[in-house]
Amino acid sequence: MYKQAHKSRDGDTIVMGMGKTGIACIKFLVKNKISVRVMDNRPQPPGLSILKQDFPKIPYITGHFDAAQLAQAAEIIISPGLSPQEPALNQAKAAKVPIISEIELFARYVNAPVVAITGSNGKSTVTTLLGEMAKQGGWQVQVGGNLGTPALDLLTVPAPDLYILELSSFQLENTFSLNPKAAIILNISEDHQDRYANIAAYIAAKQRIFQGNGTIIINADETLITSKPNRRTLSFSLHNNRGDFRLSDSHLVRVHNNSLIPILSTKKIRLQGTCKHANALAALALGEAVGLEQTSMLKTLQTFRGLPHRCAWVRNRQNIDWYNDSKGTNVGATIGAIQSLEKLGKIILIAGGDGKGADFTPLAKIVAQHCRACVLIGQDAPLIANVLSKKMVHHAQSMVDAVKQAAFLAQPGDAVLLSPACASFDMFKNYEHRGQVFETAVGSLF
Ligand code: UMA
Repeated sequence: MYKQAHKSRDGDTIVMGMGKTGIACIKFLVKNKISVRVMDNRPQPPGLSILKQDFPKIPYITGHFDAAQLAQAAEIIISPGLSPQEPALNQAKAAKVPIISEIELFARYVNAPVVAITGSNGKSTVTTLLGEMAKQGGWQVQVGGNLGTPALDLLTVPAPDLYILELSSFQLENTFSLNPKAAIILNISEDHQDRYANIAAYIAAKQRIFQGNGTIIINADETLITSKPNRRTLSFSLHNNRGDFRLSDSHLVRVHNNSLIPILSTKKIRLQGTCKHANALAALALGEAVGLEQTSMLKTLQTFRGLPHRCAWVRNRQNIDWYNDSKGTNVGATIGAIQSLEKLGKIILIAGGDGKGADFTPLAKIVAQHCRACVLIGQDAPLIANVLSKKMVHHAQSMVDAVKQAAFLAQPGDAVLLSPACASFDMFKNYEHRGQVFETAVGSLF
């Protein structure tokens, strides 16, 4: 039986967007025998060939949205890449058509506890790490969401022991009935300011992850994130004077009744860098909140190497280390990547791309402190150049050119870091593509 939020309306359910999310929704709705149609304002959306092949009878529109049809819908499921402020939705809103996200649909049908993870940076790493910790402890888990596999595709029968979802602010908009057993906002730094009116609106979307009555995990170093009254709350911090989980004396520490109990030396953790330690603490807090055994979590921390394109070591050439952090798509991520390498030597930073309306000023100080030079690419290179010292800036026309210039600028003992602080879409298919082009170019240096 299709579960609608509001009393049944006539008409089809309309899915907006024919990307991964749209296709997952269509699959799910068809399986549940719900009459569905789909629209995408791109002339050739990525899911079109799958739609034609697997669902030839489903009516679709490409190249524009039909506002009149939307206003007749029983319910609208909007893909995360589309803003709920999309003007084509105005008529539907006036007609009080419910507008929901794919995650809302997931929440209505989910059949096992959920861990929900958001934040500006590190959410894919924490999601994957927690998944590995749970598997290590013998749990059946389904891991996905913004990470890549749409949540609806994870709904399996029989139910797993746990779902672990990475959720973006986009996916949390129009999500009303998710009730995670544990939820976390890892950190906040400015991102997606082309979509939100201001940082407060972005944070408000992220805070939606705390709906329901499960445990809330708070980053005690973030003043912008707040827990909710009367909720079980755990906290973590990179400082030794706060947080239930904290970093103290080069150890991950659990605090019980004011005593600090060291649980693992940071030397034993495969993930390196201070922001990676925050990820480890966050995963431990989430694991405790859902009942994972600490021994299996600690075992995983000693073997988990992190994800590709997230500050991943690529090669050493002439005593220069090359790192791929193509997933560094906002200023906070790039600052985190520089911080995690800062002890290793001077950095040649390759940055630039589609800045999504961000303010790059926070990069200025850390770049001045730790970088020897910056090689800038992409449409917003001039905006980044504006906040940096002129003598540090070099411009490149392509990734191959950037890699060649970085190789020329680097000195023995330096690290070259691709961490663009920008989205990739101006030059590449996605951040993975950008990272692959970088790694290939680095591999071709003789
Ligand atoms: N778009 C249109 N017209 C449409 C629909 C989409 O122009 O009708 C554009 C959007 O503006 C966007 C792109 O197409 O630029 C893709 O959007 P989508 O909603 O169709 O994307 P999906 O393929 O469904 O993938 C989405 C997430 N993408 C986004 O949120 C943009 C994927 O996260 C996620 O893995 C997938 O669902 C499964 O849950 C990617 C991402 O970039 C990795 N996320 C952002 C981030 O991490 O910063 C939020």
